[in-house]
Amino acid sequence: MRNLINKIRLASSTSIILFLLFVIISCQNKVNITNTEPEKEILNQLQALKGKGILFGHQDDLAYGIGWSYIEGESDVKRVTGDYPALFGWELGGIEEDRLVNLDSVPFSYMRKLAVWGHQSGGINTFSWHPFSAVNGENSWNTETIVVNKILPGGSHHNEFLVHMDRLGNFLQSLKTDDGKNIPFIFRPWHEMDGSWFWWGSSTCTNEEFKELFRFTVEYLRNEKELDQMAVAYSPDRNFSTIEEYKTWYPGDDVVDILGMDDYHDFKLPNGTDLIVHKLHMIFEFSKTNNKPVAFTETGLENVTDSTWFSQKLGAVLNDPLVKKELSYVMVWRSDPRVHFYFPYPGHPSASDAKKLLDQPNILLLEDFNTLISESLD
Ligand code: BMA
Repeated sequence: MRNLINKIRLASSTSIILFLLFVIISCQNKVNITNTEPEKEILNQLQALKGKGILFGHQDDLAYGIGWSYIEGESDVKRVTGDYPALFGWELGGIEEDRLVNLDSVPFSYMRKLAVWGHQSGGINTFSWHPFSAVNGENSWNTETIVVNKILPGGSHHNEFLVHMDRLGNFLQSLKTDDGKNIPFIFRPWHEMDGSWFWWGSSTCTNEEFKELFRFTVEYLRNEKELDQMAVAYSPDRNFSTIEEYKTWYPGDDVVDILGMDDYHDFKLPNGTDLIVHKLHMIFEFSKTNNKPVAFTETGLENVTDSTWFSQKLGAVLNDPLVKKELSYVMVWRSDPRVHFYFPYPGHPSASDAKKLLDQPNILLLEDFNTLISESLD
C-alpha cells in the first residue's frame, strides 16, 4: 500500500515538474514586450527580438533605386527578395538650412510620407544627418574650418546652430501618423566621429567637445523639442581596437540608446570579416554593462563588385554565433545610380546571392519582423 501511495506521489510530482518545465519553455519561446510606452517601442522591439533574428535595413530604400525614382511601392530590396527591408534609413542633411530637398535630392515632404508609411507597415525608421556647417555653410566633409567649438554653447556661432537645431527638431516633430500620433524613430547624429572626414571628426574637435556636441544635440531635441519618441544611436566607424577606444567619444548612457558601428573598410582586408566580428564582440561585451541593443549601423560594398559579397562576407559576419544572438540590425547604404549603390537590382550578378542571405530565417525583412512582433503580442 505504502509503495502504491509513494508511486502516486512520485507520478504526480513528476507531472507537476513536467508541467512547470513546459510553462517555462513556452514563456522563453515567446518574445515578451511588456513596456508599450511610445518612446520605448523601438528599444523594446529590438530587445525582444534579440537572438530571434537580425533586422535588415537599406538607406533610402523606398525613395529611389537603380533605374527608378519616386515610384510609390518600389524598393530594390523588394525587387530582389520579394519583401521590403525591416529598417528604413533616411538622411536629413539640408533640413538645417530649411531646404526642401536633402543633400541627395530627396524631398523632405516625400521622405516624411515614406517614413510614416514605413512605420505604419511595421518597420523602423532611422535618420542620419550630414548637416551643412552653421559657421560657413560648408558641407559635412569640409574639414578646413573649425566648427564644433564655435557652435557649442558660448561659441561664436551657437545661435546659428540653434536655428539649425530648431529646423531639425521641427522636421522630426512632424513625423506623425494621419491621426496625429508621433512615430517612434532612431536618430544617429554625428556618426563616424573617429574618422577625420567630417567637421565633427577626430581631427577637427577634441573628444570632450565632441561629447558636449552629442549631448547638447540629444538634450535639445528631448527637452526643447519634446521628442520622447526618439531613440539615439552612437556609431563610430571602424577605428577602434579596444572597447576603451570605442568609448573615446561616448557621451554617456543617458544620451545613447543603441550602440552602433559603421564599417565598410574592414571587409576589404584579407581577414576583414574576423576583424568586424571581433569589433562587434567587444561592443556586445560593453552592452552587458548598460543593456543597450547593438547594431551594425552602416556597411556595404560600393557598387557590389563582388557577386558573393552578401553571402560570403556579410553572411560570415551575420552568421557568427554570437552576432546571431546579440546583433539587432544591419543596414547597407543607398543605391543611387548617379553616385554608387550598395544593394543589387534584378539582373545584377549579385542579386541571387543577396537574396540567398536575406532568405535566411534569421535575417528579418518587413514581413518576418511583423510576424515575430505579432507572435510576441499574442
Ligand atoms: C555618403 C554618400 C554621399 C551622400 C551621403 C549622405 O556616404 O552616399 O553621396 O550625400 O552619404 O547621404
